[in-house]
Amino acid sequence: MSKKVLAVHDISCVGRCSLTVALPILSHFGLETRVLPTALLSTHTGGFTGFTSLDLTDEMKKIMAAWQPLDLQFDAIYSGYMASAEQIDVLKTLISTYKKAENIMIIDPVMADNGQLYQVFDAAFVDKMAELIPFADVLTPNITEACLLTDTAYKPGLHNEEWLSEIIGKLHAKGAKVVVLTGVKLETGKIGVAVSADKQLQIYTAEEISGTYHGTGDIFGSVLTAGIVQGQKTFDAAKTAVDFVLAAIQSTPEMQDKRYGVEFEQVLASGKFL
Ligand code: PXL
Repeated sequence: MSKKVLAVHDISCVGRCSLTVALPILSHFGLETRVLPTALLSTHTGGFTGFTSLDLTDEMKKIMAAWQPLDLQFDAIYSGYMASAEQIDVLKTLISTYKKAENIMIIDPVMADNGQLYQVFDAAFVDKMAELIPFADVLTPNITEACLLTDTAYKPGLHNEEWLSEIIGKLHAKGAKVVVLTGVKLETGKIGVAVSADKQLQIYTAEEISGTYHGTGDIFGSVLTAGIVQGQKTFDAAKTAVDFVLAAIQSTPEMQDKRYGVEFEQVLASGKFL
């Protein structure tokens, strides 16, 4: 029987992120993907103006009420973009209903990148997102999000292990069991992840291709989730996810408008990661 993941993200109609990335990737790796959409946007918010955004908080509550008699179970819950602070309370209710000792809660605190909050969020939202940390079996912030969640000044450029350990230590202190920190750069020309589990820090980097590529955090999180649900060690799943993201960027013509995301579907079609 296929394992089941509940993906709690927005639908950005155009722009290859959140559910339009999580659904195909999780299915590709043989997982049944059930969805709880958080918002419906015309495009994602990165680099677009005049986008529409419908907050689905009320609908989420109705959907959860309608699910109640069905006795649903999930092998993992994978959450990402939350559209409002109130919605984070709805996610907590969902967790109290569906999180069990034997399933996995993967939380991507989507809200910022490259040292900046996304245009739709503010400091109060950051505090609200931090309330989710204790519920994370696996927390997957990028460097910017990790800084915001731990009141650490963002540092552009290269990182060192001591600084990474400090931030990761703060996230553990706030209750995250495993931390998968993305966007880690220890040397020029390489980028990857730091995975902290069982008091051990492991780092994996691959070739960095310069530029800002939208949706790569969601591609990373989806491949990571698939690996973890299939029983891989978190570090092994994270290494695969880094390699997958690099392959997706390499599949994308250099001239393409980066707001429309990377051609991860070429990577899926190649079958190279199965
Ligand atoms: O990829 C993260 C993401 C998800 N959802 C929405 C976004 C973004 C990043 O900008 O705007 C709506």
